[in-house]
Amino acid sequence: MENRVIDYLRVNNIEGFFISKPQNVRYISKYTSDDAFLFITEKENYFFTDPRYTEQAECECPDYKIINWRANGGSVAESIRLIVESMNIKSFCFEGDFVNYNTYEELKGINAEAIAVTGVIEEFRSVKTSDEIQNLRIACQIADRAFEKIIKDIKIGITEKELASRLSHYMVMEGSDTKPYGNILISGKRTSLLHGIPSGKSIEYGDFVLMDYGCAYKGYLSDMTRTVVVGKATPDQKKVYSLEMKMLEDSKKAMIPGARATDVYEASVQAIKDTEYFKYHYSGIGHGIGMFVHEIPFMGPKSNEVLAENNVVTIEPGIYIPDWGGIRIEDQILITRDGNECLTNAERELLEL
Ligand SMILES: [Mn+2]
Repeated sequence: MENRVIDYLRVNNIEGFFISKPQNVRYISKYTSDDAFLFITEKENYFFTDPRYTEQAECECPDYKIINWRANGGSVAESIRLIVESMNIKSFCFEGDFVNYNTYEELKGINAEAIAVTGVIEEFRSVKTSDEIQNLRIACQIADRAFEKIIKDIKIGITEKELASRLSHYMVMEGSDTKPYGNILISGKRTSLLHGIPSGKSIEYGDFVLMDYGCAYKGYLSDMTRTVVVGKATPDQKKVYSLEMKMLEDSKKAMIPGARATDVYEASVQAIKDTEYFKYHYSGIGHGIGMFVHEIPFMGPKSNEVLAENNVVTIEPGIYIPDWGGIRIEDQILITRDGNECLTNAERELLEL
């Protein structure tokens, strides 16, 4: 991956790339722990960390010069200054959407041109390699297995928080990485909250329970949503659910290489655009996913993105009716050469528990 960074530097006539966003550091260097920063140059790759992680870095990143930043200037930016001076570097870039103000002030003080760039590594990350696809596939399978377990626990009286906690536990027991990942599990009228936080509310008869969750496998994430009903679904619940299913199916049919995100959005609202439910949909209908849960390509009516083979994206149209409830079904999709493959396969038909 370092070669892609170096190609970028050559094309743009820049001599160094300071990478600090954790997912980008992991993507480029394959390092799997914390407190890590990279400085990539044509001659040498530098890896900065503190003494807690130097041993791991030496094992995982043999092609890097490992630097303990505490003993080299006392900050990562100071460590970079020492390298820039010794290599006589004239310009370097850094991630403008991530570096904090204090680090920026320090970078500016270095006697070289410091150029803010955004989205360079993210662009590389949007098309997945076969290893990445395999990790994403496994993350989705773990989430599918956890679904089988959690639906047995959904009973009147149990709270959203307890269910959310059990869901996370099941994913770890099924093979997920243990790093926490915020899962949504909400019920009743609260399901109209697009990103509601699990509360102490108890599950009641007739509630929708909306679970938007996922896990990480080797740092690669899954993201899926299922909405179930506790007890018998009402005719209204069934009606909105079937519209939602149609929206999901229509969207998936549109997800082929070369499709514009706006085409997928148009397909997603086909089933509701002439109904009273149109005003209750949310236009952000999907996003790329990899080491970060929301990454390019984003899909919605204003997106300029075009889907490409080996993008992995979620599709999550939804209908959210305030003071009534919301329904979202979300799947994680691999864009293939001639169509797509759904990586999440938990039951999607309306479950009445
Ligand atoms: Mn999502």
